Amino acid sequence: MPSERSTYDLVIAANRLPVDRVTADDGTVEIRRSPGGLVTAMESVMRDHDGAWVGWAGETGDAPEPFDDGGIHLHPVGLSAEDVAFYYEGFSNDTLWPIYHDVIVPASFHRDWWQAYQRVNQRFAEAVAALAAPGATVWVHDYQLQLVPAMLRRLRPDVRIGWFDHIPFPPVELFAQLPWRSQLLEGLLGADFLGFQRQADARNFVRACRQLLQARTKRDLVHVEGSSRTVRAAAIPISVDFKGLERLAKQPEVMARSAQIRESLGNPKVLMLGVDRLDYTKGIRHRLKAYEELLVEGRFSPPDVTLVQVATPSRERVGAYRTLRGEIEQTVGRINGEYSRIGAPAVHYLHHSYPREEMAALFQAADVMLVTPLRDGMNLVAKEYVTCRHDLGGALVLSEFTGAWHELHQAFACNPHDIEGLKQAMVRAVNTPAKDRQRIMQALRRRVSDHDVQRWAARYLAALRSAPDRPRLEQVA
Ligand code: ADQ
Repeated sequence: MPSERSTYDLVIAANRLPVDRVTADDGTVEIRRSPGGLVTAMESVMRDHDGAWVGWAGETGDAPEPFDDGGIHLHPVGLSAEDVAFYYEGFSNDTLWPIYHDVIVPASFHRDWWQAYQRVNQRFAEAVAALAAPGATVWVHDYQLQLVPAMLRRLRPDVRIGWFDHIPFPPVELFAQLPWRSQLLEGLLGADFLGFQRQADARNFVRACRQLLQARTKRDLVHVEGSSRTVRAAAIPISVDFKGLERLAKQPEVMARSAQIRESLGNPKVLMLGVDRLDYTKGIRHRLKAYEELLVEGRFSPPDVTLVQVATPSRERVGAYRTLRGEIEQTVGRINGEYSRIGAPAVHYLHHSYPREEMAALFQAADVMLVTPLRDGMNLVAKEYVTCRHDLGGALVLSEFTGAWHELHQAFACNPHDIEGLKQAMVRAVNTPAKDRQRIMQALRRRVSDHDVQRWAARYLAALRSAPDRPRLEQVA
């Protein structure tokens, strides 16, 4: 049942709604939690606010009617098959995503993708404008919706607009490749406050405004030319629901399941784990290469050591993702062909999406968690892993190219491009005495528990409220 309300004091806009409505062949409708880090983080925040969430419901065609789920008013935006191909798979994931992640694969530039990006951003802005109460707070999310702040400001100058970047913001040398770089910056400058994962991301944005728009800037402030407005850009790193997830991980059933997982893997001395969306940014190939070399050199050998790699297929209609999947499957096949024994595979490769309980059990079962992205805005998996290790067991191998590394310095750091270095970090994680590992885990857990997702949201909303230059309602009436 949709709620009776028609406008809201807090409106979230994100590409996806937190749940997908999936219509089966027999016409029955199923509500399914949609994948990814943004939803994981924002879901727990929205439960504490009476707000609305604007986003795509996961199926092409006309938007389904608004509906409520778990106390959140969900307002679907419709995307046609062409919108999905051009705005989402094209411009968002094949133009912006590679540019914002160090061009690990080349970016594609197509003018009709850009047209679709503008069109869909306008649709989101209009949906938000219709739902926001006078003077409401609007929180726009991520790289798919960078034009929404300015579009919304034109429609509703009375609302407070924030945007949060879940992925890195690239150095100006890379950002400058985008044919539509000025329009993207101007789109973002429609906001009152822009939040980033790392200080370096916020600095990259301010520098891009200075160099590409000739904007006047001072520290974390950008003056918007031709207006009296000033926009603040600062780092507010995202986190996890520490208390909620820890509580889940402490449930006896979850702990029993964790023991059962180890048992079914033949109780290896060392269980290594990787959990990623199947994305070239996540460094899965580098991780497998390091692991394979350790097997070749006889420093690791199954069944004493085994690797579980959970890789959720993602964006499968984008060429680079299909290629990556093929490469990874080939590598896993080669490693298993060479090093598995009957009943003891060297790599367990899993494509499934798991409920939170199963993820928590997996984290608890793993002696070494491998988080080795080539570039990652934050990486919530690293924070979820330490949250679940209330037993102080386990070790986290963490790439320096994740936002998480800037907060979790005590982890076993690695540069995934340096395969020798990555191998050493994996071996160190295994060989460090348990007492030292526990000390490290305690420090990591303290950081995440002090900086959880609730604190992130509170800090974000406070920064948005106190951002400079709040337009007054009476001025715009
Ligand atoms: P993602 O790139 O999706 O997020 P990440 O931060 O690791 O990456 O979040 C993935 C989420 O999905 C985690 O909560 C994880 O537990 C969950 N998950 C992964 N595989 C799963 C599976 N098989 N079954 C169930 N759950 C699974 C983007 C950015 C990140 C940033 C987040 C949040 O790319 O850098 O940390 O947004 O801002």
